[in-house]
Amino acid sequence: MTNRLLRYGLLTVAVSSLLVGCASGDRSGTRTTPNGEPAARTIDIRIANGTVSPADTRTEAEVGERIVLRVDSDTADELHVHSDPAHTFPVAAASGQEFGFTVTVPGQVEIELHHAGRTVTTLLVRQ
Ligand SMILES: [Cu+2]
Repeated sequence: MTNRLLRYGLLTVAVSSLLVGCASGDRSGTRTTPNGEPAARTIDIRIANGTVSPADTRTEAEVGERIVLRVDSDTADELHVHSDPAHTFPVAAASGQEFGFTVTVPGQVEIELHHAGRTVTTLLVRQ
């Protein structure tokens, strides 16, 4: 009986850590909408008082995946996506700006802010 309780306890711990693992993995992984369709991978970018965040991070992506850059900024800048083909997006001093594109070629894709001179993140695009 004690053994059984112990086992149940261990199982509960195992299951809940599994759930935590899934939830944290889901934040950076491919997301789906409630009806199962693939959702865009959204990268939140904040530019405030000359500081860009995130900066110099790595973001995993898959070929064919839609990427949405959601930008809050207090200054005008220019987002440059070094994909093939490349994309340039004008950033205004405003919040909630969204710029979308689809990565079609595997490899590394830098996302830069040209006026700030910062690399926000590098997409690691897998086949
Ligand atoms: Cu560039």
